[in-house]
Amino acid sequence: MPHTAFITGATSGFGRACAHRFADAGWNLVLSGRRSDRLQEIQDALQARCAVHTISLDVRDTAAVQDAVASLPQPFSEVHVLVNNAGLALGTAPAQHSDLEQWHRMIDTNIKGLTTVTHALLPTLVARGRGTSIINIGSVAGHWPYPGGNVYCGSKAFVEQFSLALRSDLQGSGVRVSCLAPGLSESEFTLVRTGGDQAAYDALYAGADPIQPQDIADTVFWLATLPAHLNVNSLELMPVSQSWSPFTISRR
Ligand code: NDP
Ligand code: 8X3
Repeated sequence: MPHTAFITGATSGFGRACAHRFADAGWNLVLSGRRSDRLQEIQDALQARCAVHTISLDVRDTAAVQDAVASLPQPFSEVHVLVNNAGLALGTAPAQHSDLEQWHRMIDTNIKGLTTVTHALLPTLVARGRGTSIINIGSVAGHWPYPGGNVYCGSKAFVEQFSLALRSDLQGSGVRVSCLAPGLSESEFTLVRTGGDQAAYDALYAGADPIQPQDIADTVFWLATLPAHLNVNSLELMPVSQSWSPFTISRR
């Protein structure tokens, strides 16, 4: 019987590319996101290749997440891989000029939402055991601070450390946990972050040869299909065009 992957944030970017990658390999798919029209489009595109169950779901809604997981029909209830991908950045303003509501939305989505989905699926992953995986999408923002990153950076640092701590708790269960931390990647992420600023999107990616969602999907699929005795704890991925800047020093 094909394995099942549960992917959050499957309506766009990395999550949608992951759905296509797992579908190519014939996996059963549980695909979630808030935009039900997008979910329908993806289901229509994939259903010739694999079985698809879609859930219109906001990961910030704890009761809805728990209900969606508890009511997964067969064969989708036997989840082998959770791809915790739903997330967002909002704004690029320095902390002292930022919007508290945006901070709270990032925390509620990137931290609380991710932990809620994980908590709901842990029992079934532990029941399957060896060969199953949780793949959390972190970010270089969780490793390296940058101006205007503030709460987004903090939320992704949480994802990194939560992933490592989960590994400790899951010792002996056979369940793997990986945190994949991409750098500059081309997706709607930048439109969401800038409130739909297409010029900012174009300027960010121009000439940078950024990571593409397909690159992330191939990496996630590789992580999910490694031999069952191997665990990649943390994997940072950047485009070749991206690296670090020197420390900044303000002088009197
Ligand atoms: P996109 O904006 O293209 O995709 C984000 C996905 O998250 C969408 O499917 C969206 O679905 C979903 N989502 C957002 N909020 C919620 C919510 N409250 N409930 C359920 N789903 C939600 O961005 P990416 O594909 O680039 O981002 C995917 C992940 O990768 C994010 O966690 C992001 O932080 C991370 N990342 C992105 C990088 C980049 O440069 N693009 C680099 C490193 C990490 P919907 O709107 O339908 O709910
Ligand atoms: C997205 C990458 O550098 O915009 O997580 O924070 S970055």
